[in-house]
Amino acid sequence: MIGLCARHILSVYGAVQKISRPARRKAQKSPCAGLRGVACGARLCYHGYIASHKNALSRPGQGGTGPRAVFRREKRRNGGNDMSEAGAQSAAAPRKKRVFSGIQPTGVFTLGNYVGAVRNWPKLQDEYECIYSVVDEHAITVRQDPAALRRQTRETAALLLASGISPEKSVVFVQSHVPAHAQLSWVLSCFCPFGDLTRMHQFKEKSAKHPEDINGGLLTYPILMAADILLYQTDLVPIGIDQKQHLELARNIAQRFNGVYSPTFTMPDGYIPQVGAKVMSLQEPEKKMSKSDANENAVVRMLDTPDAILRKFKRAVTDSDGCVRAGADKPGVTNLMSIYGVLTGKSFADIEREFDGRGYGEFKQAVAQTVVDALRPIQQEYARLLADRGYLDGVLAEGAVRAGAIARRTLAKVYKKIGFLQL
Ligand code: ATP
Ligand code: LTN
Repeated sequence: MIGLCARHILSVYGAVQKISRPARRKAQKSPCAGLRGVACGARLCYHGYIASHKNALSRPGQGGTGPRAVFRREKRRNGGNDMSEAGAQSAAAPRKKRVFSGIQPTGVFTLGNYVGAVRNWPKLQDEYECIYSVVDEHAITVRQDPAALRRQTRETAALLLASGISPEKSVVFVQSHVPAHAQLSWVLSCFCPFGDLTRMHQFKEKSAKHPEDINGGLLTYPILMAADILLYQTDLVPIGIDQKQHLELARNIAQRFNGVYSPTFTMPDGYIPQVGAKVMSLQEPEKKMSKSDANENAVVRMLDTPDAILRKFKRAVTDSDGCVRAGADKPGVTNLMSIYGVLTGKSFADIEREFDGRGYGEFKQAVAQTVVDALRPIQQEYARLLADRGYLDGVLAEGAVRAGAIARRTLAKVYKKIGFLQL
């Protein structure tokens, strides 16, 4: 485990985001304050800030694996050039299969994001090497207020950790902290036919929703997503079903590149849940529940109060049939049944039996209460994490180092294959 202080890692790796003053103060008060690092004068932190505040995970002078050694090696390899090959693990060591997924910091994430994607992320941590990113570069395809974007980036990261992602098992980082994403994205854009991009459902939906700003990023969004996935030689991508088309595009790009050169990218598979892969709006159940929906009654957010959750489910659009049954003709009720089913582990048949002869009022109350109970521990952990900004920023800084090391290795391979001059 690398134990560098957030601020220094970011300065070494050229990331633009500064750590807030309170976080800096906290870091400076840490037991490591005063130790001077190499060359750039950055202070090194030996107190294991990232994994735990108390435990010194490694100490100077412990051969080649301590933070000082990692710091020196990374810096030497980096040499001011993002193209250096830095291995997070030895090339010879057999590696676990790798998982990558991302979420945009476009607001407090929804029950849809949780049920369709994030809920599955911690479950994969033991079996796979998991890398999870807050994809802020994707978020700016729609205009964002800078202060809100910064705040939401931290909040999204905190919510991921609160949902059960452990920074000791998984890599958690912010996309813009690893420049290789944007770099690979440019290369991959030259391997993606224009027509493939204009066919994407999300592009069509978002350009209809924001006719005043149909920018190039909205069109090339899936190429950046392909870069995210392919940079890490990802085997498995846990996503909601709305992202399936984007994943297919990433596979096509990988196949094209591998075909033109030689095998370079691992072919990623999707991990899409059978139930809950598309949680629908509570107000327009034929539409996906979306973080950026302007109608708050349509969306249950992870940080909603129990009262708000109860109220939103009470107002959820159903039908006049009055019977708790799943079916294409009953999108509102089927949606509520999916949410309830995912969170309780009950099948549709179980749920139909449970609410046989009972009205929608009782059913909605049960769904709402289940959601409140599922979110409570996450909300409590979130509040705790957000209050410890130094820790949170440390996790993200270490995540950027670990992700960057893997990403640079793939990018170096790609640059070499396409014939970019290497000095
Ligand atoms: P935005 O509204 O800003 O476009 P979003 O709500 O679509 O955002 P993303 O950050 O783009 O959320 O998605 C993160 C993950 O959540 C993706 O894997 C996506 O497939 C999944 N997801 C998003 N919405 C839903 C939903 N309603 N049901 C199931 N999964 C979803
Ligand atoms: N485009 C995704 C978010 C995302 C993503 C990724 C998901 C960006 N990069 C890589 C999986 C893998 C979305 O949900 N809108």
